[in-house]
Amino acid sequence: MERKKTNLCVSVDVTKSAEILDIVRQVAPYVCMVKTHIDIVEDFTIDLANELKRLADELDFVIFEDRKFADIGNTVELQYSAGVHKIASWSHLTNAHVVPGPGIITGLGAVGKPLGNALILLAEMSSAGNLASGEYTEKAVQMAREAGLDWVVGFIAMHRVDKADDPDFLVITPGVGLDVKGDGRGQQYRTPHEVVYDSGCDVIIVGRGIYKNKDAVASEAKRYQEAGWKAYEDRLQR
Ligand code: 6AU
Repeated sequence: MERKKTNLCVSVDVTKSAEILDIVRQVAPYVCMVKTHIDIVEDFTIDLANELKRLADELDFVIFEDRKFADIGNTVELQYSAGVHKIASWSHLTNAHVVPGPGIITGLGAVGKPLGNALILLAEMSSAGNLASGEYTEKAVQMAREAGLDWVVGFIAMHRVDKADDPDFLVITPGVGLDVKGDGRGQQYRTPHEVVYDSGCDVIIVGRGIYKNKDAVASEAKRYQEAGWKAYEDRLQR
């Protein structure tokens, strides 16, 4: 983030490998992180993952596979390491729901920790009517504390869910848009200023706000990078 002066993660939720790579190349100068949903890709081969990894090294960003694991430890261990996608072999970061309890964290950790990967937990969600609040959110934070920063590095959350004396967790936040407030399917958007300055989050995740207008992908990425970084610097100087 410091090196590139960006707290922007672009969510590349499109279904063709070539389109993903095209968007990634355009947004790369403006991002610290690229987020994938690898199970929506229609023409997936491991070449896509290898090319993403190569671009991540060359253009200096982290790959976050938004898999939202949600099963018992033994099952997620297999889902993370095996299958067609072999997620653990190419994504630096992935996420998990805490619904199954801490076994999901240790199961994923058995695969990801030796590879130097990291995990974030869903402590809150951006969609209207979601159930991740109150005691559920607090328990997610407690599970992260118990897991240790060498594996669980932060949260998907809508505000600063950790405490001042906690390890330096990352709060990564979706539901960010400068132009619209929702998508008609429950998604709720706030501005980078609301998310980073008002709510104390660290990284903004932006999907459709950036890739939807195919002729303005790079300029929209720049716009969100500038808004996100300004809100972050303003917060640090407060
Ligand atoms: O900017 P959007 O609305 O086009 O895309 C938001 C992205 C999508 C969602 O799957 C994801 O962020 N997301 C998540 C994540 C990252 O875990 C959690 C959540 O609560 N809301 C949400 O939108 O790829």
